[in-house]
Amino acid sequence: MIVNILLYVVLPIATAIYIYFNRKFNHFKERGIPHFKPSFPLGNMQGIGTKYHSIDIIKNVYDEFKGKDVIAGLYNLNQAFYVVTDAELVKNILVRDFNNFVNRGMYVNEEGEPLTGHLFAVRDEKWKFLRNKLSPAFTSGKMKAMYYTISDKGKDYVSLFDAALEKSKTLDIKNFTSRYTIDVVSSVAFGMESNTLKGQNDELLVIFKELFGEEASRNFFKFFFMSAFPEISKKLHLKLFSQKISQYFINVIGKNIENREITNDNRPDFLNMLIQLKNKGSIDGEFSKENKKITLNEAMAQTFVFFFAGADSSSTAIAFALAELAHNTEAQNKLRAEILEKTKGKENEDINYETLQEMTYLNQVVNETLRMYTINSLLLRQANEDYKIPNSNHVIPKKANIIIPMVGFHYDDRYWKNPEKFDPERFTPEEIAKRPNHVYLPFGDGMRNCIGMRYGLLIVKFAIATTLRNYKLKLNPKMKYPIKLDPKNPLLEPEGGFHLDLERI
Ligand code: HEM
Ligand SMILES: *[C@@H]1O[C@H](CO)[C@@H](O)[C@H](O)[C@H]1NC(C)=O
Ligand SMILES: CC(=O)N[C@H]1CO[C@H](CO)[C@@H](O)[C@@H]1O
Repeated sequence: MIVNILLYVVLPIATAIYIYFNRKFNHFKERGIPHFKPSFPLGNMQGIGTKYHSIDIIKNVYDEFKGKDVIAGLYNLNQAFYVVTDAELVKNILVRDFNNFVNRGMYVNEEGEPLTGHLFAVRDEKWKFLRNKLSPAFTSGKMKAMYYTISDKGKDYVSLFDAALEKSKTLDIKNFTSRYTIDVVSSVAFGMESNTLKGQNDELLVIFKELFGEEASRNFFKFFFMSAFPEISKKLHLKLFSQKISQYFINVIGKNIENREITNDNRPDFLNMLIQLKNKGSIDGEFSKENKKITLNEAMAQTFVFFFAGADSSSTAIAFALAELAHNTEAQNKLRAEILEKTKGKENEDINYETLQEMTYLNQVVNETLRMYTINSLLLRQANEDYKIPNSNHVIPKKANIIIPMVGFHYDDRYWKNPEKFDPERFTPEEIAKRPNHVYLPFGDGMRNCIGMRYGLLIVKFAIATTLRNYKLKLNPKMKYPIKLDPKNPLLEPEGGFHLDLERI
């Protein structure tokens, strides 16, 4: 019996899968595109999540093929990804020929799962519609109007440090930076004072951990599967986000939208701008070509993506910056001197919006942090039509997935001397002028770049400046340097976490 099952069922299925995979594994060979030999079933992803971080794998492809060809192949399971290894081609895909590369090839199922209909994932006309509607919410005027939340939550951030320091001088810094960014972003995006810095709202912290913590690694594979097989996923009624997450956002956001409409609360934040787009198709005081409104579901999906794309990315950037400054005393002292100088004599010696813009060394520190710790380590695009690569014989076929491996470019020793070293001096205007464009893109580029860049930078800069003005930082011996990323976490997290010693100034 068992032998029969083996012969008649298991073997044919296994053989079919094997043949299916191996046929796909010929994709790059047939096209003469350089690549590492794949193996069944993970393709080129052996060791991911155990020995290697996805960043190691991407960097390895980039380093091997850069300078030899403008594009290389990578098999993620049996899916073929085109990895760009040339700065000129980066520019062509992101900017010059953008119209052929509008999409990221991510999973969207607006009917079955409304939260997936957000700006990061939506395609073609839908993306253009939403991006046009949302762009006016991110102008510098709007950023300035929303600054009060950033500085207001900064007081809770410092109080929490002070309270924690009474018990121990060694702190897990990411816990604090996450609570700070969660409080800021949930206030401006959902209109909710989550007060996680004051020890409230465990529910939101649980959600945050499910989205970005250890559980995220399981979701990572689900995410790949659903992006690779969207039709099957829809038929199987698979959901990208758990019921808990969907319900949470739909309930909270729905309720807060209702509240705002009843109370006529007109704070200048993202939630109110989304309500204006829902009710009249444009943001107050902003010009709009057409007044088509967005739906309630669309509004909810966008508040969700502001949280999803904004909270963890900025918290991670702050934590890595503080860790590097803790190790590099010279840079830390120089930055602190700048912060003290620029705030001296200002009202309450506050770090206000204008003062932040004047801190040029702070800019350099943030630039260098995002070079070394590129939160979105790669940019994704999908070809709408066959694309003949300029000055090359290769063609990127229609529907092919493209990876722009920013981590590769950010550590390329042709552009950065001693790339493993943290050195903000790389970002003086003179040094920037020496490098080609498009080898440094922490926020992407072209029409589909990060819409929240200015806002993210404000949060990150404010938190770094506030921390340095109040505390001296040192690495605790529990934290190894140079920082090694934890391969088990698909996001950026040092092995063993962040551990800094803080001393009140
Ligand atoms: C330090 C913080 C941040 C970093 C490093 C970052 C980085 C990025 C990157 C690399 C992309 C992809 C760009 C591309 O493909 O060319 C992106 C897209 C995006 N980001 Fe950010 N981001 C940050 C903060 C934020 C914040 C605070 C928000 C929202 C308030 C936000 C919202 C988005 C959205 C909605 C997209 C998709 C844009 C589109 O497809 O049109 N990000 N971000
Ligand atoms: C920070 O630590 C507290 C206490 O251990 C925990 O309850 C909370 O969930 C943590 N927050 C984050 C964002 O990790
Ligand atoms: C080279 C480069 O991209 N520099 C960036 C450093 O950061 C500031 C904002 O903080 C950007 O405006 C610069 O473009």
